[in-house]
Amino acid sequence: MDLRQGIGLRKLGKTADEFQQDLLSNLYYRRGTTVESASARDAYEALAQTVRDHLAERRARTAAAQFASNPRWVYYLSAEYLLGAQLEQNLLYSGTGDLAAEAVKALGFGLEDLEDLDVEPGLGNGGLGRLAACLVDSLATRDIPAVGYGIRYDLGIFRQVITEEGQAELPDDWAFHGNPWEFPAPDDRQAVGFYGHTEPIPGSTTRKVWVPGEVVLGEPSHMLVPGFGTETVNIIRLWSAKASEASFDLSRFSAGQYAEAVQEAVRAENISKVLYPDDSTELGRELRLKQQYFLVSCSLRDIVRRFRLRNEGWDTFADKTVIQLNDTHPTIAIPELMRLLVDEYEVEWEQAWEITRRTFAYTCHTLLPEALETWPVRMFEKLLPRHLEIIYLINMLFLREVEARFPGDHDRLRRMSIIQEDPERRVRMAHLAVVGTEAVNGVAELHSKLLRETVLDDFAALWPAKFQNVTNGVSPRRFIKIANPRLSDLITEGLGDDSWVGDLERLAGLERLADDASFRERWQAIKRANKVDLAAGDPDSLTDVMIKRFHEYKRQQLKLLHVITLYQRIRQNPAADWVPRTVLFAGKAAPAYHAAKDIIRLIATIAARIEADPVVSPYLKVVFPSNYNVTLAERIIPAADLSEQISLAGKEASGTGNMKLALNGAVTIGTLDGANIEIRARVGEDNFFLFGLDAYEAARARINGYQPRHFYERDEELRAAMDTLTSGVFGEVGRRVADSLLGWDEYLTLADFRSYLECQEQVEKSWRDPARWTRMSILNTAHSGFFSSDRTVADYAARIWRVAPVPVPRED
Ligand code: CR1
Repeated sequence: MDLRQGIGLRKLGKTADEFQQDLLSNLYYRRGTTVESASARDAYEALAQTVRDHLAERRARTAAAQFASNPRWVYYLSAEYLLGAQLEQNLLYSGTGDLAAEAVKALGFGLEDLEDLDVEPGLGNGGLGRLAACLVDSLATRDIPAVGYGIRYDLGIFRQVITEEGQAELPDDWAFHGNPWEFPAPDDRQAVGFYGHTEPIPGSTTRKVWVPGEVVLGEPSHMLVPGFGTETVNIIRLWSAKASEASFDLSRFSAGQYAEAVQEAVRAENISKVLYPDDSTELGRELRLKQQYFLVSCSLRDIVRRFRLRNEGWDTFADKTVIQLNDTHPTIAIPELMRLLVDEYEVEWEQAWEITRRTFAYTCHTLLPEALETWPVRMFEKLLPRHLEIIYLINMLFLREVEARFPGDHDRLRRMSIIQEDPERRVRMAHLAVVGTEAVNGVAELHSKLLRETVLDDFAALWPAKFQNVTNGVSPRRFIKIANPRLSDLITEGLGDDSWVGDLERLAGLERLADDASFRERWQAIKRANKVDLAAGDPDSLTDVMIKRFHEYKRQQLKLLHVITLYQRIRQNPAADWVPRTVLFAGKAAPAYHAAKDIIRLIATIAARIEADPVVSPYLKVVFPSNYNVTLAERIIPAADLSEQISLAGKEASGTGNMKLALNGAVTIGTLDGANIEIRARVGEDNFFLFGLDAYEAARARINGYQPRHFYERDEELRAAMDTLTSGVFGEVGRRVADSLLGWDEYLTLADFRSYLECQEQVEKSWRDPARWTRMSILNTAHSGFFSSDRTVADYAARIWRVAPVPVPRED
């Protein structure tokens, strides 16, 4: 027997009977139980393993085909992945959904009950982490050889509980019951150094020896990432920190000093203990820098190990490797690759730099200056002394290049330096990321433009060709096919087949059905049924959703001023013909971000007040389901009528929730910010509610001495809403929110208030005409095809990575 062909050893069940046999065998031999005594968890685990086996078989063929083609590999480095629940996705991608439903029924369980046990790994905060998950999905779907690298945090993003006091945070021990989707790979563990000192190497000016003061092990496990409608199954490899055996102090343990005995081990393993629940601001904590280097060091060693399997020379490394940096979090990879090449593999500095630059690409995800990471030089010096030396050398050579292009322009040198001098010396990670990469991209047209014009303008002047745009996208599988089965079935019927799931631009074929009254009625009935399932409020009311992280720039406070105004209008004139609305907020605030938590608390207070008011509550309801995550998003999005995308223009890099909602037929009310602009351009001005200042007007308003009081004084309704807050009827928290808006209003909430309210009146006018509204809804879906992450990945592949698909042969 040729063992290399051995992947067909055991044929996996393709019929209902065979699938059931496989399930039973997993129940007996892997769970060690029987049909009679199997719990729901036993059934879930056995099912997960059975489904996983189907993918594992494809994985084996993928690995063989990819290795044989010796391609340029895409390595995606990301500190965050918000993968969402795995069971339903893997049933879909392995085509075993129907078999599974039958098989578990025979065991006495419903598939839905088992899906409830499938906990999502919350290894990310928000848009950036979910984008990483959509991109790895589409990389596999596009047959691109790729590995996603990340950290296997023991505790993911905190579990949020909403009470009258606002947000409370609980730890998220997501893998408490184990994670059946994961394969440990302890043989590929890596050692990671920290601290210590460097020593010169006689006769060399660039090479050094780094003697770390602490060594921690990184142990990988991987999860399968199947492609849709293809054979490819890629992986994401997640690292856990492990203390070395030597760190357990047996003598102390024997002496009864139990805590001291494990002290070092605990410290080491803390590195992958918890995801930092912060979305935008730098925490300045050494542990976070340690996490970043831990991810980078483990992943680069793994990448180098894989490259060296072929015994090719370093001159081919960049032809075989592209490493995408998902924001600045993994940017230490640039000096780390230099260190590996120069110090460990004795490559000359110039060649190493050439290889490094050609290997990396960087995606920036923000425009907020406070979100651009910098690290204190003294922290770097202590934790990563050799990396700091390398950064200094990179910076010196870089500034020489700038000086040659712009002689005597000292201010430019100061602005562009990788090292910030005042008020304290810090390493600017975004500058390092731009200097050390071949391509830099923003995530929506406007964002990429503003990066070139503002945050990174000096770099764009120096290297205009380096800057690109790749507009974000979302997985059509997770965010419509799985999330919205009713609508998916109707679309398939309307288009004649389901090829749109892998080729989303085909949704354009729905356009002609927007004028078909019976199709519209069915569309509308589905929206209603989805609202009934969500059970958030009256299914006949306008379901108005704002789902995203809480941040002042996103302006949940503007939505709240709208709610207060509606409340006051209804009270003043209860007999008028009001459009019933259910306003749904969901999202988390960083635990230390007090202003954002105040807004959550204020929403909870106002929701309770409205609920208790018999005059207003028939028309207005505010709901705040707790613990927004991917799973909850999949329930809310299909039920939404109106999508709130109301950030101050020029602040939201892209947004991806906006795309998911439009794809599911919600109509957007939004500013000219991020990807809203591209959504509006595609769905059409008539099918998008636009309001507010644009990015340039907003910037100008601030420069011209914006005065929130000016708007407060001139607008009676705004004044009434603000005065209610200030009066204290909604408690101290209402006062604090009002004070911040009247005092400074960083994000020009009051400036956009009137325009927003008028626009909401247009929304209501359209809503009163169901045929018109449903037409808008259908056209939103029809023209969302561009926002598939399959298109995003195709863009990266063609313009940034320059990689081609490697199809995996089917099983014979
Ligand atoms: C941006 O705020 C964007 C996602 C994905 C976020 C959001 O507008 O859609 O990235 N940035 O590109 C972020 O999370 C830490 O930065």
